[in-house]
Amino acid sequence: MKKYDHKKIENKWQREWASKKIYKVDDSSKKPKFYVLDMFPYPSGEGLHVGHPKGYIATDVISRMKRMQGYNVLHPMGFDAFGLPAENYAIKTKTNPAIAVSKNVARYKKQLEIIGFDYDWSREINTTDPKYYKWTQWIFLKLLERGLAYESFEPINWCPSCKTGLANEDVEDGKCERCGTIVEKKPMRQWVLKITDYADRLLTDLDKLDWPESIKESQKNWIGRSEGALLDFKIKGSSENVQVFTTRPDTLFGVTYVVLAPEHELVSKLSFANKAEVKKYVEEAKKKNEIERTDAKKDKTGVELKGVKAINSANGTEVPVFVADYVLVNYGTGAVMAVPAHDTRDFDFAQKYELPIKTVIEPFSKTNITSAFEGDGILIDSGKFSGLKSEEAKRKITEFVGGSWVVRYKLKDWVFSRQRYWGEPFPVLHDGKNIVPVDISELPVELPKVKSYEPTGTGESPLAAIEKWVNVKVGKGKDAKILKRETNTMPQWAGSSWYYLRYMDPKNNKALVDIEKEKYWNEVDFYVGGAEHATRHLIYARFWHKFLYDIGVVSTLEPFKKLQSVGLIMGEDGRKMSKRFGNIVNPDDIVSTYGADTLRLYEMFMGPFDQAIAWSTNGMIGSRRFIERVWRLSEKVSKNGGQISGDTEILLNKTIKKVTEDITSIRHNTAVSNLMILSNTLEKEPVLSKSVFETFLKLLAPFAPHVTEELWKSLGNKKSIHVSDWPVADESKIVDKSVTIIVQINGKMRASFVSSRGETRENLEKIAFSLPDVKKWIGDNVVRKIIVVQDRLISIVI
Ligand code: ANZ
Repeated sequence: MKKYDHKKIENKWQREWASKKIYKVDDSSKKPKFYVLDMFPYPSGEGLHVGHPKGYIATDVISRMKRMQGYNVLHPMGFDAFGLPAENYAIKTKTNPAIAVSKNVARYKKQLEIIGFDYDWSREINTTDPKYYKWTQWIFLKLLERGLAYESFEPINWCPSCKTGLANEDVEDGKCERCGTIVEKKPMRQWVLKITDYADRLLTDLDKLDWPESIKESQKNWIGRSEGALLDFKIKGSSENVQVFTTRPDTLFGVTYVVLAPEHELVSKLSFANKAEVKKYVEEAKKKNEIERTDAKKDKTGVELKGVKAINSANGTEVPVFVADYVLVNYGTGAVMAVPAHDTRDFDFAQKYELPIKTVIEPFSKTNITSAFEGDGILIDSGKFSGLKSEEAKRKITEFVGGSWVVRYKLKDWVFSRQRYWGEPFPVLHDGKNIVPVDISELPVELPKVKSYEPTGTGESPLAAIEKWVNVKVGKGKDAKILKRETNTMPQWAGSSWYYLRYMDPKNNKALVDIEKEKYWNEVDFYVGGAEHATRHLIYARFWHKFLYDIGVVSTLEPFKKLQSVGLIMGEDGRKMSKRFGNIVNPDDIVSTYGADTLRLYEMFMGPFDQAIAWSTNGMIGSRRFIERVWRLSEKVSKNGGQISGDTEILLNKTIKKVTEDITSIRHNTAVSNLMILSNTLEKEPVLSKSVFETFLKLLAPFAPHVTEELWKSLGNKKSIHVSDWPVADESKIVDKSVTIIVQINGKMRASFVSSRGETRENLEKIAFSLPDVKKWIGDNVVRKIIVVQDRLISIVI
């Protein structure tokens, strides 16, 4: 027997699979389709560490099994190469991003190739390819045409380190998601997409999805739907009104003050005595970020607008008006009616500023008066509404004061422009007053090559300095005009919001995706990636998909039917893998020393797929040993038949069933452990039947595609194992051959014995009456009746 030499085997089969094109995907196949997808990587300069391919290996296992089961499988790969990560890397290493990206892509591809994935590389996409981003720009033009893209001048999140505006989704705990710098608010011109128009659909359609509950929950919270009332408070002695948004109009009789956000327009409109004090407070508040302002544990601050009174139209009472930074300008109406008895934030504030606290909801259960009672209950001290339940009173009080019932969302429109070089140019021109969309026939608007691509920090992108590109002459002769190109670029998330569609038809230059091909591939059946995308990529892609549905480009309401999140692989020291900690394990080294099959098998065997697990070199070596044992097992295979024992046959069929089910639901670790148990049993057989060993190899093939191919071919098979048929369990063989029979005497269990399934009544009785325990319990008694339940029970009545 030859020695197991992974180097020889893996390289050989990878070349063979590529040259025979066994993974080529056919769009006109009559087979049922299966589309399994990974979140595509952005090729940063560091290359892959062993954590990155974990998800890719898992989908590769699924893809290979599905192909063997007779599906036409689409399992593509590409690169998400625009955006800050690639650009920051380029700036750091002083290389043009375009050059850096193509180098990094080549490096990533090499790293992926040696792991032995079944990608059809002829479908590779790259979001920075003008042939690709032509369609990203096309989608933008369609959004613009439908009024879903607009320019805005509102203050937005600004990262002073990345020197660009950011979307809310790019801000985590008040910090830039990319670099961790505290985000500032900066007013500037920007492009915004009206994702809020889709808020309701994005919310309700979550129910259709087979996604982890935790991810659905974060999307629900991100969208943040609230129903409530808009109520007006007149300002005494003025024509002004303060409109508030409240989810609790039933507490209106308990309002003891009104609060405006520091940025609320009325703060500068109203006249009051302490202008200077208020101005100072407002300036301070603007410096704080949203997290600091809304932190429930933080001390609440505010300033009264001296002399200003708001009138509660429910009962005519006059209440003071404050500015306080716990009220946010961009939610609801930017103003609240404060009910300290029933809202904790208001309660804290009222205590601090010694404002009255008036109870208007009688709790069902007794509560502590040292805190607000926030639940629903029975109204008290509320005029003619006293005695009503909260739910009923909400609408009635709203109606009584002439308010309106509305729905509000936490979700904000998507800030879609970046003041950076490395992104898709917007296909629009400015004529000084208006927006002039570039004609679709002129797409793509290519990103010009530049010398200086560093961000300017002025709020202008580096593109603004390239006059030759910026100024566009349109019209002829007297009518000729110089228009200016938009110089902002699209954000990192643009290209990834629709890429899964392009794999269906990657070379089409007439359409984003051909209608028939889209209908065939339909939605992504299984999508695997990091949970950190829950409220970014996964929300943006759903939004674009729904828009593309509305304009007839796609035929499904949702892009990703089933989603699975992947747990991180931590360093051997239990910390996150990072250069900083020096705990990075490079897959190239593992592949070279132990083999791609070992890496694949180990990463799938490590533990439950969605959990974070530390790398263990010993564990990995264990996987290598298993492969070596499989290699030696092949020596036992008899070319001419070979017997299989009954028990082994049962185990084999059980394993087929279990492995199939486990792979289907991405429990790859238990699939592997079942294969290990089976191989232990096969090792004990004196000779191994060829067909049994082949079945075993097929089950192992998705995990260890190279070694299984080698052994499969050495058994004389001509075609690749990866296009062979997936084994199907023989259910009749799964049923255990032996059963345990219980013996009852007068209804009490007195003995049991093992017999073969289907034993005759006569024999069962014979065995039962020969058992010492049964003899003892019957003693001298007369047997009156014997009941036999086939394969289960003998009941004796004495
Ligand atoms: C009066 C009231 C009484 C409230 C009460 C709550 C309890 P959700 O559920 O998150 O939508 N609110 C409204 N706009 C706000 C803003 N811009 N900044 C901070 N808080 C704001 O919360 C809605 C509630 O949050 C509203 O209902 C309002 O306080 C407050 F016993 O109005 B409530």
